[in-house]
Amino acid sequence: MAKFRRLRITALPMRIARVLPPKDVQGKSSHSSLSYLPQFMLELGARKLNIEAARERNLHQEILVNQETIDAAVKQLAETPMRLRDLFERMDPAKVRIKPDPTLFSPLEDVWHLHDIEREGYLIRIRRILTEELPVLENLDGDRMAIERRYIELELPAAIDGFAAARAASLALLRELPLQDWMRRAEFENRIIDLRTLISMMVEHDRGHLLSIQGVLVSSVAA
Ligand code: NI
Repeated sequence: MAKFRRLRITALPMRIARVLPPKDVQGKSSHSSLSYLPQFMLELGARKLNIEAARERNLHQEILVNQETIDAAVKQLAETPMRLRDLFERMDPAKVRIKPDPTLFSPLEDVWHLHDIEREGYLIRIRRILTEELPVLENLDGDRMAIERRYIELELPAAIDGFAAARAASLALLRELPLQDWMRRAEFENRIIDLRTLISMMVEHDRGHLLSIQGVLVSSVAA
């Protein structure tokens, strides 16, 4: 019985992911694509999964199969700080702290979220995968962190600079890794992943939050 229940919980977000429109056409892409779900499904899911963890599970992850696809993913990760700076240069400063929806992050919160998830999540996870045998990686509760740390009251430049520094540290660990190191494994969110999977998750995570910020930018230009 317990086993059955667990299967349903993990299968649910996968099925949902398929009925969602592609992120690009959602207009306002969000911190959590679950905001598009009917309320009862949200409540059902919220009992076992926090929104951030569920969102990460939703991502259809590309499998990085060879050095070429790995290099392309790493290149994308390296470009994110520049993309962030570009988006905020074009954004009306008055919109930086505005949530497009009460359940979503404001652009400022998106960046502090990226900052903390990089420093305390991905950077640590990469280091542990490369130095430990099958480590059990910590999952972070991004929504809770945003509230407890009052992202909304913090300043933007420190978030962008800190994220860029943390991302550079992550990339330094990945530089010129032999292919077999990309297959090093870990346990994360109750499954076995390898370093390639983790990098795919980072790319998708960046993409989701960049789209969310872009959504606010577009709406501020239109307004
Ligand atoms: Ni996130």
